[in-house]
Amino acid sequence: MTNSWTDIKNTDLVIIMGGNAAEAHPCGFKWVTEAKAQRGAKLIVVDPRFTRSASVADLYAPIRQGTDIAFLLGAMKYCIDNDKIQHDYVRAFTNAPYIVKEGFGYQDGLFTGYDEAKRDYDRSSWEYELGPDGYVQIDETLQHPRSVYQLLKKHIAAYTPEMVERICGTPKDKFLAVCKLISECSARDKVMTSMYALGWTQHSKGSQNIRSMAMLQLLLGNIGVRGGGMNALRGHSNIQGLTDIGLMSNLIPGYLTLGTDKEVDFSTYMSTRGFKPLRPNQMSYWQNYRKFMVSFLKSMWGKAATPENDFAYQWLPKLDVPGYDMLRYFDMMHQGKVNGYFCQGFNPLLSLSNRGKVTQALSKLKFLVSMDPLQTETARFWKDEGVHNDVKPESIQTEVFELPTTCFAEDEGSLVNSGRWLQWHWPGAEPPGEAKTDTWVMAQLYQRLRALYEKEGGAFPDPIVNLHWPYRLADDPQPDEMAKEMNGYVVSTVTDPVDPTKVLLEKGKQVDTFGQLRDDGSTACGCWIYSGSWTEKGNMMARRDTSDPANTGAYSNWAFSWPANRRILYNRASADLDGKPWDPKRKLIEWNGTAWSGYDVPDIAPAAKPQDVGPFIMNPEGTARLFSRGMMKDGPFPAHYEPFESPVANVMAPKIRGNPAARIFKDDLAALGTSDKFPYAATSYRLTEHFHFWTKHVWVNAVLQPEFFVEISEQLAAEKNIQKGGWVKVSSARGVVYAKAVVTKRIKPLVCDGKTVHVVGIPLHWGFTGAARKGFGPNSLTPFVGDANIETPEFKAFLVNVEPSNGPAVS
Ligand SMILES: Nc1nc2c(c(=O)[nH]1)N[C@H]1C(S)=C(S)[C@@H](COP(=O)(O)OP(=O)(O)OC[C@H]3O[C@@H](n4cnc5c(=O)[nH]c(N)nc54)[C@H](O)[C@@H]3O)O[C@H]1N2
Ligand SMILES: Nc1nc2c(c(=O)[nH]1)N[C@H]1C(S)=C(S)[C@@H](COP(=O)(O)OP(=O)(O)OC[C@H]3O[C@@H](n4cnc5c(=O)[nH]c(N)nc54)[C@H](O)[C@@H]3O)O[C@H]1N2
Ligand SMILES: [Mo]
Repeated sequence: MTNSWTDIKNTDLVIIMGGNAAEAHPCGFKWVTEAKAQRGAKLIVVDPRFTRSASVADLYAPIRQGTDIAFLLGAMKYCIDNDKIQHDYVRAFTNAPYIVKEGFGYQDGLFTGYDEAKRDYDRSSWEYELGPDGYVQIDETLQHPRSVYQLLKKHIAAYTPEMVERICGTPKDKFLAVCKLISECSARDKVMTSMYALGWTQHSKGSQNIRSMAMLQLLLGNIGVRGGGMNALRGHSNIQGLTDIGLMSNLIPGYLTLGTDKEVDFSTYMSTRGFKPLRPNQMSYWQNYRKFMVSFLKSMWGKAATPENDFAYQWLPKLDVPGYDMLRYFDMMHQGKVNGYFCQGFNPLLSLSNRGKVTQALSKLKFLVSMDPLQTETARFWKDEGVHNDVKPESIQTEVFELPTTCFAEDEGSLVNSGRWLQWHWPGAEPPGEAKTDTWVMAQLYQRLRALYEKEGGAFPDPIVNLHWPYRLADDPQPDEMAKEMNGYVVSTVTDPVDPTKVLLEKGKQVDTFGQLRDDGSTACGCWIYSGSWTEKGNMMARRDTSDPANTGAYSNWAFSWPANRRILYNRASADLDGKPWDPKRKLIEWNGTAWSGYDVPDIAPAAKPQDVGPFIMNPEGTARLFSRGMMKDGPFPAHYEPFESPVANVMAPKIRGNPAARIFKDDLAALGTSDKFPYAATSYRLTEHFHFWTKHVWVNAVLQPEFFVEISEQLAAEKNIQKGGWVKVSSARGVVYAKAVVTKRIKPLVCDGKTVHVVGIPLHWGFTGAARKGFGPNSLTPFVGDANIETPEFKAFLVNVEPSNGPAVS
């Protein structure tokens, strides 16, 4: 989130599009209720299904899944055509005035530079025109035909309300009603917030869905302000923490990136991470990258990381491909290229696409380890469960180890919420039986591996035997120790270069902020964005002070919000070019002539003059990007593409299937279905009563939602002669499931490009272990295809057929 849960109470308009917060985030949703009740905020929901969020909305608009970009580009066009954008904000705080270099273009669904064989772009034409001084050329009047603003206008011109209706199936009057409410938030004293989750991410163009809304929010001047922002509603209680501390295969903590195998030494690695400013005076904060990176390496390898060995840069693994996301990893496993696999709190048999392929892949492993408090389907993928897991155990050689772990509620530690708040928590119960914490298990493994490397040498023992391991109990590191390591500490005393008697940083002390980190090895820090969370003053994450001066929703003394305890990112943009709040009622920070101050930690250097330094300090431009240059794999502007499996052709570019730069492997392309055999548009979703595949192990939850079902419209049920509560067989190009039919008014057929499209809803939560009835899930059906930028699978839009059935054959 750019903002926080508690900030949602400050909004005038909530748009839930690409999520279902009332269902999946019922506690956080109370802040929407608060905004509605206390300030008369309006709620819009745009979803293929009339959801629990929609049931309390002021305006609901249906949309065919996978078409949000057309909707949002249409909304941008509406705002521009009706002069409903915040001009001063757009001119000063976005790259609208920047000139793009000659040679950039877009035609027939493709941007310049496309290579069909590679399914990838040469992105070199997606850049600015630079002047002789190295800075971007700009046109403050926004009239230059190659200014970002003019290029954007041209790019979105085709997305008229009629075109939006044709693509999305959203009736024109509903679309226009949504646009009208949105456009009112271009006023300086009106703000909209965007709440989204998987309805946007789980598509082959998921990142561009989100960018589209971010661009709309920028045109309205809603980023950096109270009650505004782009608010990603995160999933597992610590999925935000997972990305923060670098568990994605291409990341290291604090959103630093792993080197590639071409980056053979530290200076080559750093040469593309210099972040030279693109406008005069810009801060381009990533210029501090080296400090964060060296401090990270020091925290990993302590004394063994020295200036002479480039702080052990060579001990980090290097990437030979852009990333080892789960689609790639399971594809490799499927090719027989993986020997062993650790599933730590992960149930891929049910959670990854194309279960048939996942089963085959797991069957090719030599060993599989499941670290989990529960008996997962994945750990039992080899077990014959009849129609519910139709395998032959005798043909599977994989050895499976189950290591029982505690679950988060039995641990101490911090969880990072969607709003970037690190909140410390304490165990709620004793772990049962032989369950051990994940860190205990990992530490045991490490100790044994290290002993083996010490004894036998091995091919490359250095990173293992030199790992910095300063814990009180070597085989059981404790949460406080790891948290302090993440915060960062002083390795060797730093004195003032002018007056060496003055100690700036004292050896052994916790750092206060990442501003103190050094690139010479005198500081160590596990995750620079967490600096400030456990200082010499103690554990900031454990703070529970509910005071909130002026009732801004910041709660600055509750827990710790990264970075630097800042509650609203880009908050400098809440004030105008002179540093005065756009809306005095919504003051966050203000320039008093010499410094910035206010209710939040300023997201700018305290003494940076407002006219000098742009508010988006992480970007070399200092502004936010309506045109994202070469940073997105599939285009500097979002464009409408159909899902890979779609009931209709792409009306903008009929020859293009899916997103031309999306992740798909050759065999999986061949396993895609078409609408002549699989005519219905399916999507998958969650229910409040269950959490993924855990709570079906709990009797109470199993009673509340006992059985797998699919949700269809009354019209489809009538057409196919399907009875309410009767069995149906649902099939895709990859598999078959049996389910009870829930026939509702919540799903209605849509008309897209003159064709009736039936939507089929498939919830997520059933399998073959636990207390609930045995069932299936959507992933027996879903395609193995992922987003172009972050490879999230296309779980939310695929094709199925639905027929009445007698139910699964049970022997
Ligand atoms: N009770 C409960 N809460 C949970 C979870 C749980 O399992 N149970 N899981 C947690 C996790 S890990 C996550 S990631 C979050 C997910 O939170 P959400 O993303 O809110 O959950 P979903 O139900 O998967 O999907 C949300 C909505 O997206 C809609 N949708 C599908 N495709 C599209 C589309 O193309 N466009 C639009 N506009 N909408 C679309 C679906 O109809 C659905 O209503 O929930 C978390 N919270
Ligand atoms: N079709 C379709 N597929 C989807 C989705 C969808 O919307 N549609 N949603 C996707 C999303 S957003 C998500 S997040 C995934 C979820 O997919 P998974 O993460 O594979 O599913 P979970 O059931 O949440 O599995 C987590 C496991 O962690 C265990 N666990 C809990 N606490 C601990 C702990 O402290 N330590 C360890 N070691 N284990 C623990 C639980 O018992 C559980 O078995 O599913 C994805 N798959
Ligand atoms: Mo998730």
